[in-house]
Amino acid sequence: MEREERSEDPNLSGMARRAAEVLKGNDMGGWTRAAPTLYPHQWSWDSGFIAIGLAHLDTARAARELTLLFRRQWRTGKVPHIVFNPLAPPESYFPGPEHWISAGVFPDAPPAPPYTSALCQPPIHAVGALRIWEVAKGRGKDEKTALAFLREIYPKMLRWHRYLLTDRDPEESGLVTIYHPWESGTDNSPRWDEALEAVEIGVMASFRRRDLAHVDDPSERPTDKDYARYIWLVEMIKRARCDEREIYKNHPFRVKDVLMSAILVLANEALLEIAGLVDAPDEERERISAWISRGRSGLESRWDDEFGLCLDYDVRWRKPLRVRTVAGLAPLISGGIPESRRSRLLDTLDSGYFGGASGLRRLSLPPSTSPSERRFHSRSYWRGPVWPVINWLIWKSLLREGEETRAAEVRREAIAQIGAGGFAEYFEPFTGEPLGSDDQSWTAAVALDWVASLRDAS
Ligand code: 9WN
Repeated sequence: MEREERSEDPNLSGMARRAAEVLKGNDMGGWTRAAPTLYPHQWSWDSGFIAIGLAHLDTARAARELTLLFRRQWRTGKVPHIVFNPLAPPESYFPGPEHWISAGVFPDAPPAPPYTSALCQPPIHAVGALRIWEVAKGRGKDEKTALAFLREIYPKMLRWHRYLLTDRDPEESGLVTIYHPWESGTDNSPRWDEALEAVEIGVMASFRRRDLAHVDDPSERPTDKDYARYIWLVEMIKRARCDEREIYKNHPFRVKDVLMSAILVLANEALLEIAGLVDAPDEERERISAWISRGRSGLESRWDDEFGLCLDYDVRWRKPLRVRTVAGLAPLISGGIPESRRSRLLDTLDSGYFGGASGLRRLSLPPSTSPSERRFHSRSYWRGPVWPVINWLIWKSLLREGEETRAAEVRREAIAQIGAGGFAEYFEPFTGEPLGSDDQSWTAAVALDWVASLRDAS
């Protein structure tokens, strides 16, 4: 499919209008599919970002995005990584509901349909919920709608975070354990290669991938070998009936994910603010504050001074996963770091490993994996391409750290990238070529937030 090259100097109102059209086009009636064909269901962290975009268009609709997702929350507090669209044809996505058959197999899943997957994804939701409030504040009816929404969603978000801090971290390290690369949201990142290669695939039914039909070039997606391991891990979770204790003990892929843990700290900060707005009991606010501190110390314990980054940790094989990826910037996202740590992280960001790597199209937008890595691949998903949602997280973090000039530069380049390439899922870091899906919902959502922030500033 040919993609038209758009202007370098985007017209902001035009971009906002077009972004709103993308979200509308992907609106399935109260929830938003992640992309028109490649991802026909509701994805968890996508919805968190989508709510941020929708907040600028329609308060009630933005709130509904998260309300519907949280309706599928599990008894454990887990928010599933996918809520399957009952109307999507079975051949549209693999592994779909018929593969997961969650309600039939998993005692903790909510009644179905809609069915859900048994995994989860980074907990950006409270950040989305707070953004809905921030945008609606001072706007009469919208403010009321937002406050009513916060009251309803707050206890659910508290349970969600508690799940991540207990079932996914029984040793109270402050770091979330993931059981599948899909849980990280950065599926085929080389962060997971070593841990994934150690997974031995047993006997399972054959399967047919559906994702390759939606991209021009198969190298933009994970390899067949990766995919077989992904499906084997799903199989193992199904065989354990998603029993948290059993999985925590025996699952062949158990990794402390620093990016997910940092997003949880960011989300806990948002939740603490929400707790104040809904007059939550002091005891709950104290608990959330303690979670924030625990998360920050956990990240500190995974700091690698040689890399100037935070590293994921393989719980099964008890070793850090030494790969330079954007996930290593986790302490910038979790915040609360001393000046020395902040400047070291910014140096890493500017170094030849990221922004200073030769030939990059846009220096402020870091490739998902450092081009210095042996397994870097400029077109393959999380192995190199630039992702707008990661740019959004970096922009937000820089702002919080008082790095206004840098933050503005990230926003300027991120907007220019979308202006030139459209609302693509991800971008080639040396050429800026749009890759993956077109009209990706969360790309449109973060673009809306950037445009709104520019308007607010002027
Ligand atoms: C598996 C929907 C999701 C994102 C993830 C991204 C990709 C799915 C896939 O798409 O993952 O969950 O099939 O590749 O890696 O971050 O949430 O946009």
